[in-house]
Amino acid sequence: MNTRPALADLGLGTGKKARLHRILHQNGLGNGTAIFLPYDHGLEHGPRDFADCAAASDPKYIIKLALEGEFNGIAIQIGLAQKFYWDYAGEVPLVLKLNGKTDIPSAIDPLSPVNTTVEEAVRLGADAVGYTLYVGSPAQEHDFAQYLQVRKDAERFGMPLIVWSYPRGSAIDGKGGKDSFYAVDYAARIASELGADLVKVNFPHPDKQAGVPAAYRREFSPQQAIGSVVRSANRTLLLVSGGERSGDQAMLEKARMSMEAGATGLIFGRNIWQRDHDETLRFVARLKEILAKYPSV
Ligand code: FBP
Repeated sequence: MNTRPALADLGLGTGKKARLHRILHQNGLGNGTAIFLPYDHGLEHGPRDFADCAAASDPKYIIKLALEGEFNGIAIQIGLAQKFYWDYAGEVPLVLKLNGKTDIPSAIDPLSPVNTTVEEAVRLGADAVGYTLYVGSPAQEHDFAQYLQVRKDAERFGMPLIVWSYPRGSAIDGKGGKDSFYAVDYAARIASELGADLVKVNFPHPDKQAGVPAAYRREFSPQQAIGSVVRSANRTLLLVSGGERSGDQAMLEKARMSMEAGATGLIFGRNIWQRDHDETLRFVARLKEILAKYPSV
């Protein structure tokens, strides 16, 4: 098991440290772990994600849910932040997502264009900003250029930067796919090389080996794979994302293995809010039982 770095060991300036302290130690369990609620699916996938859970199409309901479930933060796009966050401003940390894309054009060379700024995040009372980086995309030159501006602004405003480090695109499809151990391990390392404060990755699948480099064409357990991913992120705190709705046991096991490996926490969207209200809160409580076992030292 890896030891999760303490806030004091991350080399952060005052603003970033203060905001991250608020997120990790004054919200959620307050023990240095985190559970975030992402809700940018209306942009990324369209309203189809709300088809089986009508309540979830209402942003007000979701922000209130983040409050009731005592999440460490809610990640939303600018429009919802402007029109809905003020109801609960300051009661649950805001992670303003700075970029996003629709899934209407097929994603051969994906790029997630920026639609707002760190400055607007400050105005809205955000405690962090989020940026999606499409690792391995042929559009990486443009991606890195817009990321540079975000990183510089985040530094200037003392705003923690969470990178959604997502392997995507034609090249990745030919090398094990977006959630192979190789791709996720590389994505974690890239976020750390590029100066992210936190990184959000998919859970790695060591069995997806078609086309991956030789070093990943061996047998690894899922626990070994996530352990290696956390090491690749080094002093960038690691969050594991949820993905499409799957069984409760599978999600709990993914959470347990991630925390055991030294991850800081979880950022689960559809697996949280694609269920009815009370069931959501019960499931969140079960996830938090796991997080409670892995406090920061
Ligand atoms: P989920 O837990 O629902 O997968 O949400 C995490 C997330 O990163 C969202 O922030 C985003 O909308 C979505 O996944 C993007 O998923 P994909 O790139 O697979 O379309």
